[in-house]
Amino acid sequence: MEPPRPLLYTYRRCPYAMRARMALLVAGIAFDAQEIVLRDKPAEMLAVSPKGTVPVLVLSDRRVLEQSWDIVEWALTHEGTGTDAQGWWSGAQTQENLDLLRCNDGDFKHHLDRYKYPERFADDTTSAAIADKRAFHREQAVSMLLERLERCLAGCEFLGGAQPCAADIGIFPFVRQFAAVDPVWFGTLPLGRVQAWLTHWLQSPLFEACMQRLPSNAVVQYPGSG
Ligand SMILES: N[C@@H](CCC(=O)N[C@@H](CS)C(=O)NCC(=O)O)C(=O)O
Repeated sequence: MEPPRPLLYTYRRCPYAMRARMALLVAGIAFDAQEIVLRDKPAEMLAVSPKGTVPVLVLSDRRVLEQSWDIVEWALTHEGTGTDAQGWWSGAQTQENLDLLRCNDGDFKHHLDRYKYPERFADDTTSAAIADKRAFHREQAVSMLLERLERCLAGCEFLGGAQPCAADIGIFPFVRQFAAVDPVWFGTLPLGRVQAWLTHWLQSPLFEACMQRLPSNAVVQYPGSG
């Protein structure tokens, strides 16, 4: 009898879950997926991962990976595939890319959340104060990550160089969220390489496959037919 397929608890719009889904797809790993409802998380998921965030990957041997980056590593290294032939994982291991990822998941995410939802983090909820807060956090986000990305992408198409790597798929879902807050303003930024890089990924078959819609609270094979 075949061992059960790995099961990914996921949420379509979550940027952490996107990087996990893309890594599993890149690696060609057949897995099952369950789209969760954030306000009503499945008891089976909470039983194996009480912290309650997605993505969570339950492996065939019942081991549980409950951080997106652990899932990416598992998928792209020999544990998941037996090889890193395309260099997706090794390409992300440069000091620069590791720093970018740390910044993305840390300070950039902090400012992104406050840029998207300034009212949730404000003591002063007057519209002037909210506008100031939004402007502050988006400037911080630009200078701490996007300008760095622009420099890193000078002379190469991807953060992996000529080939994409895990840092590309680990970071662009967050830049996508940033751009989507005010796409017109984002388009005016002097960050042509970041804009082209983001457009590339948004139009990629990999992203399309990762964004397929799943029924909520049902285990389905991934990638599915639709
Ligand atoms: N450090 C975690 C962060 C995952 C995370 O924060 N996911 C969000 C969705 S984007 C979540 O599940 N939040 C729980 C909730 O909103 O209840 C990882 O890398 O997997």
